[in-house]
Formats: sequence, structure tokens, C-alpha cells
Amino acid sequence: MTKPDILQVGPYPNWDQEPLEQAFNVHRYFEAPDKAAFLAKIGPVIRGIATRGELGANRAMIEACPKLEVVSVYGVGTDAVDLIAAREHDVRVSNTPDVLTKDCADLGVAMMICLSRGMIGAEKWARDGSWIEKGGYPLQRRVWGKRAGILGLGRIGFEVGKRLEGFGMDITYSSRTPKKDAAHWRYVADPVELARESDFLFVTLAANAQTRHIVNGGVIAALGSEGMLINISRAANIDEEALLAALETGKLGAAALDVFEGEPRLNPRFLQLQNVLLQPHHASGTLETRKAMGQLLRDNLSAHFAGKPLLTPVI
Ligand code: 8YV
Repeated sequence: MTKPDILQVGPYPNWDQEPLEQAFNVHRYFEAPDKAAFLAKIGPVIRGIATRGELGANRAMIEACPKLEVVSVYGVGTDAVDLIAAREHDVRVSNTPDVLTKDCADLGVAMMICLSRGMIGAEKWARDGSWIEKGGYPLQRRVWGKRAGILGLGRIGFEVGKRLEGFGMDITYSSRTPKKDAAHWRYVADPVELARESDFLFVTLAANAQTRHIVNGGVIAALGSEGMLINISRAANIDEEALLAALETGKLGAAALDVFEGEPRLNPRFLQLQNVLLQPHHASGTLETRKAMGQLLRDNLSAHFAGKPLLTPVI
């Protein structure tokens, strides 16, 4: 039987590339010198798109593939996929939730501890001779027993909360509606009130038109000069200009960030700041999780072309 033609938007590790090419006729969009010409040539035969969370599939790409049936995302975030265009053209979309949830929560909590306890600077202090020359490392700030806010209580936010319970933290969350399985945590609807009640504010909600800049100047001011913002969602959920201004003036105490506008090119203002922890969008970046993401990406494509339901459908 002829293998379905798949447009591969971005690179995958070899352990994903080989089985993908065994199962499908793969056309590597990301390697094309002239992507528009490549799409014009290949688009008419494409039945599926294999993409990544941060790359997605925009309307132009979807409409360049008139036979397109399914978009499979390697990642949980589908904000870079034009879901409206997909619906208009009766294109299914899948992602890779669950397999990455706990890794993302682990990194978010690790970022909070690393920044609050000054671990990056402490490693340098121990390594560069400062400990010998200057003595004890400067005192840092406690985490356990403090107030944690979770903005967005989906899979990842819920796993963050479970971890923070282990630190004896006072947990409050904000979500569109209260969650039945989070009755043991306090619920507030307003992100500003959530920030006001938090020492550490985790941003864990899915990015979309409704959540864009939900962490605005008012939320940042409410978190305040003693507060820390942790973002493991998408940069678009935060007004990055307001964030930078608050960090530069001390109106926000600190920020631990795994995502940035324009990544991988960061706003150079971040590089001048000492009250930030900068991470290269690797919350799901473990060998085990990325292998599971790749398998699920392929399993969704294979299920679709076998006429079976998608394993993890978005639409
Ligand atoms: C991955 C992500 O870094 O899940 C997502 O949406 O952003 C991350 O888990 C990305 O999708 C891998 O390319």
C-alpha cells in the first residue's frame, strides 16, 4: 500500500526520524532552501503534517495542502496551529499531552527553587574560588511554607500543585472555573488577586487569543517586589515589555522563564538582569519524554491513516 505523504515542518531526533520515514513518505519542509516553492510543489500530495509545538502549522501551510487530513503536533501546545483554518478545511489535529506533563511540572518547580536559593550563583561561588576568598555564600530566600499561585490548572498546573504540596506551600489557583479535583486548594477567578496572594506565581495555562498577555502590568505589580514569576507555558501569556520594566526597576522581585518572545533570540535586556533564571524552552526536554512524544506523534498519524480514532485529539 502507498505510504501517505507527510510534510515534516521541523527536525526530530534520529530515533524519531527513522520510524517516521519507515511509515510515511516524508517531505522535509525545514530543509527546503525555498520553502514557498517547496510547499507549492509538494503541497498537492500532502495528506498529513508532522510539526512541533513551537512551529505549528499556519493557515498558508494548511491551505497549500488541499488533500490535508491531519496535523500531528510533537508537543502539547497547539497555539502555533491555525485551528480555525484546520476546522474550515476539515483537518484533524492531535498533540502529545500527558507524556510531558510531569517533566514540565518538575522543571517549573526546579526553576523556582534554583532561583529562590540562588543555585546558579552558588555553583559559581564554589567553583571560582569565591568561597575561599570571600567566605559563605550570600543568604537566599526560603521556598517551603510560602504562598504559591498557579495560573491555569490544566494537567501541568495540577502536577505543579501536587509537587508544591510536598513543600508545605499554601496553594491558590486561578482557572476559568473551579476544578472539582482541586477542592483542597483555594480558587480565585481574578489573576490580579491570585498574584497579590502569591509569593511564587506559576504560569501554566494554554496559550490562545484569550490568554494573550493575561499576565499584564497589573498582575506583575500585584506579585510585587518580593514576588517571583515562573513561566513554563508560552511567552505570549505574559506582557514581556511590562515584565522587563518591572524586573529592571525592582517592582517585580524575580522571574524564572523557559519561554520568550522571539525565542531562541531573547530580548537582550534579559541578559543584563541578575534577578532572572533563563531556560531554553526545555520543560519537556528529557530523553524519556521526547521519545514518548515522538512515539505519540507517529501513533496519531498511523491511527488516522488506518481509519481509527486519534489517540490524543485536539480537534
Ligand atoms: C516542546 C512545547 O518544547 O509541548 C509543547 O508545546 O512547547 C514543548 O513541550 C516542543 O513542543 C517540542 O518541539
